[in-house]
Parts: sequence; C-alpha cells; structure tokens
Amino acid sequence: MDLNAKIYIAGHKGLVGSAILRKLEAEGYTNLVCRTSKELDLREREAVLRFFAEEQIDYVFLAAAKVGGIAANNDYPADFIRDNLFIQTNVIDAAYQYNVKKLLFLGSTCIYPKYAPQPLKEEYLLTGELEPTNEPYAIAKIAGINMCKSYNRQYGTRFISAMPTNMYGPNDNFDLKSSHVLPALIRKFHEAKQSGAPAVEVWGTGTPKREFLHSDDLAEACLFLMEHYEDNEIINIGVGEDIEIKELAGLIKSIVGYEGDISFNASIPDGTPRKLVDVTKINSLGWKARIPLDEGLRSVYSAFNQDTLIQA
Ligand code: GFB
Repeated sequence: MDLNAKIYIAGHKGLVGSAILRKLEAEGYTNLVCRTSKELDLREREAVLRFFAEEQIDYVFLAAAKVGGIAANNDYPADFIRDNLFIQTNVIDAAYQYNVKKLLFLGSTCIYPKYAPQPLKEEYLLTGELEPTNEPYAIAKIAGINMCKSYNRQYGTRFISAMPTNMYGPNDNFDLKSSHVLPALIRKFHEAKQSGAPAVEVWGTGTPKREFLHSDDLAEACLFLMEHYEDNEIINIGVGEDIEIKELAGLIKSIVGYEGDISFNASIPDGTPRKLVDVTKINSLGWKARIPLDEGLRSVYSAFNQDTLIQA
C-alpha cells in the first residue's frame, strides 16, 4: 500500500478499528477515510454504495461488526446475525462494485466447531457443530468468509479473511451486560475495590480457557496481512497461549489490588470450553504477537482507572 493510498477503516471507533487507525497513522498513511455509524449506517445498502461511489477507495479494513460477549450473543441472536450479515454484505459487495484493490475481512475464532481439536487450525472451519451461545454471530462471519472467497473466485477480487482470537485494548466495551470477559472483570474488580464489596462474581465455572490478543498486536497483524497475504483461505491471528478464566480473574484481581473473594456463578454459561488458535501459519509468514498479557492488562487497567477518575 502506498502511503497516500485511500484506505477506509470500517468500524474505526471500535476496539479493533481504532487500533488499526492508530497503527496506519503511526506508519505515515495520510489518506484515511472513516465514518461514524451515525454518518454512515453500514446496514443500509444504498448509503454504502453511495459512499463507495463518492470516495473511490483503494483498500478496506472491514472491522465494523456488531460484537459482544457471551451474554449479549445469547440474548440478542437475531440482532447479531442480521446486523453482521447486512454490514459485511454491503461493504464487500460495494468494494467489488467500486474496484477496491484489496479488502481485509475480520472474523472470529467462534467460527470453529465447539469441540474442535486444539490448537485450532485454519482447516477445522466447517468440520463440526458450533457453540450455541454465539452460533448466529459465527454463521454471519462464516458467510463473510465465504463471500470473500466466492467474489475472488468469480470476480477476481483480492478479499482476504483473518480470524483473530479474543481481543482487548483501548476503546473496549466495559458495559457489564454486553462486554467480553476481560473488560467486565476489570470493571467488576475495580468497582468492588472502590465499594469494599466482599466478593466479585465471575460467570460460569471459571474453567473455560481463552486466548487474549492486544488490539495493538492485532492492528499490526492486519497491516502485515494487507501487505503480505494473498491466499483465499482464512488465516488465524493469535498469541498461541491461553489462560483459564479463573486464572485471568486472579491476575486482574492482583493488578487492581482487590483483596476480597472470587465467587463463580455456574448458572451462567461457560460457552466454548477452549479456543486456542494455531498461529503456525501467520508466524511462518513472519508475524508474531508481542504484547504479554500481564503488560497489556496493566495498561488497560491504568487507562480505565484514569477514565473513571476523570468521570468522577
Ligand atoms: O468473553 P466472553 O463473554 O465470550 O466470555 P466468549 C468468555 C468466558 O468468560 C465465558 C466467562 O466462559 C464466560 O462465562 N466470564 C466470566 C464472563 N465472567 C464473565 C463476565 O463478567 N462477563 C463475561 N462476558 N464473561 C464471545 C462470543 O465468546 O467471544 C463472540 O460470544 C466472540 O461470538 C467473542 O467470538 C470473541 O469467548 O465465550
């Protein structure tokens, strides 16, 4: 990508898109195009086509999606499948119609079967049943992957798909009902420390394992793939290491400096028991995650703490 190529970052206000935007700016890209969801509702086909017609975009990072943690996915299945199908279909099709040079579509590791062998190799896609709590979201993402592949096959486009593992970083969602586990636990331990609550409730049994990738690492990987990856098949982005939820809770508890207890509410679903990605493919191309979880957690907590001080 030339430094003056016109690059559209769809979803630039979110965890992933904002990290990609920061990375592109830091690398010296000057012609970056962004729209908030108020300015451009990506679920509206006509609006998206108009936007692509006006802007004549060269490259697209498709990081816009309706995302959420286990509870949001479980409670709003229709919203997750509908909004994601609309967003990705409109952007991918407009990118084809207006001759975008290359597009990166971001999926998720929930596209892999619930009981797939670990670590998750790219070829395990569509080899078994999905995890029910996020099946609608996963099916939308699988449709996006297939759309990229099919457009490449039929129309000769260059649309690539990457599957990042669970992510965290600046601009995450800290709302307890809709967030992912990591920001939820940061907030829960922080608030329990402030209020002197005797215990923090962690959902599920605490035994599932998850892998956590800092969004700055992810952004670097996205740029790397945009520059070096041409394959039609998906590629994982991850760290290659995972941690039990109860261990994560212990780590956040100590970073926050909370001294009470941890309780587990097993009436809330655990979701997939484990989803560690195999990163052999991306590592062998020359990219590796750099930010250790402990360091990433400290920086996220320090930013969260500062924000809450400013708001108070
Ligand atoms: O991050 P999370 O919501 O999503 O939950 P998934 C991960 C694990 O942490 C689950 C447990 O076993 C949760 O039960 N957990 C413990 C908590 N305490 C909490 C809490 O306070 N809040 C939350 N949210 N979880 C999502 C998918 O799956 O991950 C999406 O639903 C997507 O489709 C995304 O793939 C990356 O990792 O289970």
